[in-house]
Amino acid sequence: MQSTVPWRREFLSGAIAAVAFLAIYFVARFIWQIPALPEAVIEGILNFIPPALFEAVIQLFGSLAKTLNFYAILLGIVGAGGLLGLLYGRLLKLLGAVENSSGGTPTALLYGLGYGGLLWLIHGVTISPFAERGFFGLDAPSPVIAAVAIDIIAYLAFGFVLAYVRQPFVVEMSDTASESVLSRRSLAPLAASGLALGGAYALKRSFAAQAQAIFNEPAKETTLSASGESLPIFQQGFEGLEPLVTPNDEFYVISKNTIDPTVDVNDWSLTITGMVDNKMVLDYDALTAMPTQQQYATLQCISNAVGGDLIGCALWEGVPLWNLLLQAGIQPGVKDIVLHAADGYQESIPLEKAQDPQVLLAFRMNGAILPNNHGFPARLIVPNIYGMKNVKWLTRIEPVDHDFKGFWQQRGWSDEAIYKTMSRIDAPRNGATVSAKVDREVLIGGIAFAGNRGISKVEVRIDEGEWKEAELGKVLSLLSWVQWKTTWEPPVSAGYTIRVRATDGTGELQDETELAPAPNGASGWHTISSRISGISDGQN
Ligand SMILES: Nc1nc2c(c(=O)[nH]1)N[C@H]1C(S)=C(S)[C@@H](COP(=O)(O)O)O[C@H]1N2
Ligand SMILES: [Mo]
Repeated sequence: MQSTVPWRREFLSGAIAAVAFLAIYFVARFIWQIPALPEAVIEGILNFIPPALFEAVIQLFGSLAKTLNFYAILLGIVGAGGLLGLLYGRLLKLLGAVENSSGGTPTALLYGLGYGGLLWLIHGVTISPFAERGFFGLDAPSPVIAAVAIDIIAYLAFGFVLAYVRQPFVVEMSDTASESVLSRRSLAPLAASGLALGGAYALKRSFAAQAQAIFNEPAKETTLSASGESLPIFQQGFEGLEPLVTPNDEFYVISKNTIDPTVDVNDWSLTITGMVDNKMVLDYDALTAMPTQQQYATLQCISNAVGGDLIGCALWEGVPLWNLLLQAGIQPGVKDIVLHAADGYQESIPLEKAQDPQVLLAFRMNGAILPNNHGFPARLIVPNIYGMKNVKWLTRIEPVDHDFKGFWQQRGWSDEAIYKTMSRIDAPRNGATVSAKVDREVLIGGIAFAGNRGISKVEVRIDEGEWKEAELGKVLSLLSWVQWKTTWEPPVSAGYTIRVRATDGTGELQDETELAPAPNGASGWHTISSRISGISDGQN
């Protein structure tokens, strides 16, 4: 008795099996922090995308791009599962396999497991190396055994669920009987997968909530550093503009990860290995007990476009990197200090940079414990170098004797990554209509930043008029941005363009050349258009 399973059922069984497959990865993800295959696949795809295209996508979708990408991959895997379901039927036919009518027979399930095993073997030499996990996952991060085991379990589960859901679809059964069998058989694994996904989600939520409760006590208005001096956190700036200090929950967030790591502080330690005289291992208590330093510093992503908002300023507190490296004892011949992170991210800074006493291993941000998305428990803050070198979720520091190429350098971005001089107009908003007040004065203002060079001048120009110098606000530190503002009396209600340019502390004018962020950071003068209304001609 030959079984004839309609192709729709074959496809559906495959899709259901794929959901179970994904559920296994996500349970492993949230319980043991083992990166799920879909995330690794996304990273694999990222390797093939040229920086310019990557950046164009980011510009288009913003941080949504990552989320969209993630769901597209999930959908793709479920679809691929459906196709594999069809293929399974073909293979059974080729083998002349007979599916039994008694349901749930060991033979049918064994076929399914065999199919899962076969798929795992193929995965091991295709998807796995593509996703940078090596053949059969042997180069996977985290405990390799766990990663390989999860792969095997996921593929076997796929085959098992597929065989379980699709059989028995035999001709001898009446249509209604097989219909009810199908619904019973497909509902159980579907419900189980749903439960697993729901469970994974709940786990993630509760982890996040726990981490929030334990680590992120609210920012106090002032914070004491070990040296005894205290810096106020939320400093007063110009009104109506971007705040002088960016609150933690408004600070931009960028990472390569689809799902960021959640580090358990009890298991965490920071190791200093490589070319050092004394290998050091510091746990959280040991690190935070060391004398700390506080500094305001602005952080900007190298993929920030002219006028973009991937920039913020915070008060960071932590241990100077150089103090630790001195204790560890740097050996002669060291060129780069490599920083390893819990998400597999790696970056480096040159030794000379590491000697800068303002390079911090920061564990507090605006007086609060470093939030998870900003790199809890500890991150690097490097003056004058774009965000990508400010490694989050630090785990290991390793001096090496060569020029190390980090995560983004391998993908074509700048290695030096020195901040270019930038300035941005925040008021008026681009495209906004502003009704001029009675006194006709319109506020024009924003921020300017030039790394550790500082800003000496900001100028504004309306249409093709004269450049006019703006008033600069208070500077919180040599590493922080500056607010600027000026007022303007528009002569008539009309549309205007407003342009800004800054001069850095060395007297160098901001580059006017319009360049996209990749590979060295954007340049060009931010220009907006605004419509002024409410001015009656000929005055009152
Ligand atoms: N471990 C790790 N650190 C990382 C990244 C990352 O993906 N992983 N992204 C970098 C990039 S590109 C930027 S711009 C900054 C952003 O820091 P923020 O999210 O705190 O603003 O973190 C950097 N540090
Ligand atoms: Mo970045």
